[in-house]
Amino acid sequence: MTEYGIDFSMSSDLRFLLFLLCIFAINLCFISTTKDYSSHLHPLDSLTSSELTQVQTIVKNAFCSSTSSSCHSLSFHYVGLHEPDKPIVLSFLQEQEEEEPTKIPHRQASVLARINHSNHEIIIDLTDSAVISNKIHDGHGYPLLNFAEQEAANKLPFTYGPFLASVKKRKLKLEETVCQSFTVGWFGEEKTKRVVTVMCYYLDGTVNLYMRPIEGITVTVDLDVMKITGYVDRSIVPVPKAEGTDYREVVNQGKPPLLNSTTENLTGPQQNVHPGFAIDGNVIRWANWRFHVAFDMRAGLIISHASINDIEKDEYRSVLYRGFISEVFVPYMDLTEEWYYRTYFDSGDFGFGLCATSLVPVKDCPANSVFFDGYYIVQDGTPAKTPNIICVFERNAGDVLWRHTETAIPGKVITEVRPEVNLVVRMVSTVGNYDYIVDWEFKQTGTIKVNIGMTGILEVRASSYTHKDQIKEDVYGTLLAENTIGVYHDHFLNFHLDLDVDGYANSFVKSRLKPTPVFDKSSPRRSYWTVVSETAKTESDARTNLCSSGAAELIVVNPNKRTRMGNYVGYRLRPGSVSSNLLSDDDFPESRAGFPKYNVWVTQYNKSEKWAAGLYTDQSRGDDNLTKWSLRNRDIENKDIVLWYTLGFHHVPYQEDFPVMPTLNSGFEIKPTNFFEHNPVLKVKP
Ligand SMILES: *[C@@H]1O[C@H](CO)[C@@H](O)[C@H](O)[C@H]1NC(C)=O
Ligand SMILES: *[C@@H]1O[C@H](CO)[C@@H](O)[C@H](O)[C@H]1NC(C)=O
Ligand SMILES: *[C@@H]1O[C@H](CO)[C@@H](O)[C@H](O)[C@H]1NC(C)=O
Ligand SMILES: *[C@@H]1O[C@H](CO)[C@@H](O)[C@H](O)[C@H]1NC(C)=O
Ligand SMILES: *[C@@H]1O[C@H](CO)[C@@H](O)[C@H](O)[C@H]1NC(C)=O
Ligand SMILES: [Cu+2]
Repeated sequence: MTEYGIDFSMSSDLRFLLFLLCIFAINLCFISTTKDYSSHLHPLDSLTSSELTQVQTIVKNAFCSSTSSSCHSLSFHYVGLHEPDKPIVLSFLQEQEEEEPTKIPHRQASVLARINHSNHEIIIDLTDSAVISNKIHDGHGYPLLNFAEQEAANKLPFTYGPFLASVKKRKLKLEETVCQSFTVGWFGEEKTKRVVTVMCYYLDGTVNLYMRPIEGITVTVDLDVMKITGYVDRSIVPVPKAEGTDYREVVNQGKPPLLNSTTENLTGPQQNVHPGFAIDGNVIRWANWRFHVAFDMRAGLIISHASINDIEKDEYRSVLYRGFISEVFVPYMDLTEEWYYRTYFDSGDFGFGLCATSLVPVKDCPANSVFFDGYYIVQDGTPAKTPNIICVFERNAGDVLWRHTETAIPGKVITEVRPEVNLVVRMVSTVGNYDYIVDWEFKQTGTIKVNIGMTGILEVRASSYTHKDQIKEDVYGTLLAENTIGVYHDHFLNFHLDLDVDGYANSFVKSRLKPTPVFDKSSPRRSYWTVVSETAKTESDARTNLCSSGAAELIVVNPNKRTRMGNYVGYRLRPGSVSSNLLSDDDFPESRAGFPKYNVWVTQYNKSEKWAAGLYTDQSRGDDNLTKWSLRNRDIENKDIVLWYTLGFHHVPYQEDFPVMPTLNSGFEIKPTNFFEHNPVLKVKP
């Protein structure tokens, strides 16, 4: 009770009165739990556990009540917040800021469910407890897989005669075998069924199952009937040995040679013990920033309504309405029978949020972190919680925010240095073998830096090769250890960045650095470069390939707001690793993903255009994608626009990635660009 500041030295009468009041209040709460949404501080808050339960009840009553027995199968695949329209959110937040009494916009949920084996898109109004729309998707593709069906599929081989025979033939122990489900892609088949392939791995002396694939076997499972519908045992390939694959401390600790930490107590740069930020519901205020944090079972971490306080103007100015990972495309480059189809959409197939794991205090996030839990739904719609799914911490970057040493003034040396302190919001998504660390880092300069760290375990193919000299063919990868080939692949992470730079009406400007020759004798110089800016009028003008377009600054400006100097206020994208797409346009995975074709796209804002490779990615055919939206070629000048940026990694595995990968980092920044009148951190405390 003390944390609520209640003073226990009060008289017993008073205490009794309070006691009565408490009971009354509890009753009030109890009665109103299903209807009262006043506890929501923000219209973009993720659905709570009780809201998810309410969704389950409404859907069951509407489609599957036991009395009407109107459905023979119902499984949930996605439930998330159905955002209120942006103008409604913005005006609510505006009113809230002005402290006018406001009513939170209706809470609504968006549901993807399979009912009677068809894909339903259902929208529920939680405030009215009603189904407000129900659409059957009769196009291609299937929703994200849920855990229960994957677990059920993973068990099937263990009761399937031919698989048991294959295990026996390989002289492997069945009890040391584990299986995992993988999506199958689409390769021009006329008709598709909701199938996965189940691939099996071997433990027997390690927990690193991914390094011990039982190669040569393809088990196909139809998820709708939950039966094995295809089985091929094509060849026997040695299972790589267990030795050297285990990454656990218990196995590796104390076995020389040892690598000692460089300092005795390594905790990273000195951290502030008390968080220097305030949390109000899901809104975080730190230094000059204010933003909202949410969790979604598909996207994972979502940053909303990020605004920065301009101390000169004493007002919050909007930067980013919503930012999240829209899709993660991971195509492998191995043409063998068991591998060619491995072209995963880690977000749309498996749920980037669903796969997010509990963060380990002190190790995943420093000791001064504050954690948030995440809620999702399981197959029957029941809510489940992943504790500590997001952490927020202040970090002494160990870097210099700005500095200068002045030695030109006779008799004086002036040194001014400001250390950099940032705020990090982190989530880790473990999609099967891979672990993606997602950081949104806020800087006092107004920069938002997004960093992706990739670690975890490679997907490897077992092979008979034990030395590079034996290899005379294209093995589609690197020999990492005996019988172990780390297969070439890509990771393309597409970010949905709905920038609202000082308001929602924005334009996209490409400032090209133009090399210019000097032919006349006006200067001894023969060349220089200058900046040529072009405002994209339509969506097609905005598509940008950073590899081929040469040096350019990509800026989202507000054409209605200018600095005192007359420059348009803006934010620019500073891209990180730029990986061009190397697949041909007519290759199936490429035609399904689409978005890696350009590094940057800009579209007119449309609430329903969220997922860069479509709402349904499993076995999709690319008919709902960023390409299609962009082909509408809408006007994007002085409009509410969304910037889509793809962070790409071509991953050529190397021996250091075995048996667990050291983190590979890349990211990008969005940076104020004539947004402030001058350096916004001039007055930061030294
Ligand atoms: C599901 O199938 C059952 C029996 O085949 C049918 O009566 C019912 O209307 C169907 N329900 C839905 C929601 O499609
Ligand atoms: C690490 O520490 C141990 C125990 O103090 C020592 O024996 C070993 O040589 C050290 N290893 C290295 C690489 O310094
Ligand atoms: C390291 O941490 C331990 C336990 O927290 C503490 O007892 C010890 O004094 C620390 N050593 C140093 C050098 O800070
Ligand atoms: C995206 O959608 C369009 C229109 O449906 C389609 O023609 C195209 O093949 C799809 N994929 C790509 C990569 O553009
Ligand atoms: C918004 O996007 C959806 C899906 O692409 C489309 O069907 C709809 O027509 C769009 N609305 C507007 C106003 O462009
Ligand atoms: Cu990789």
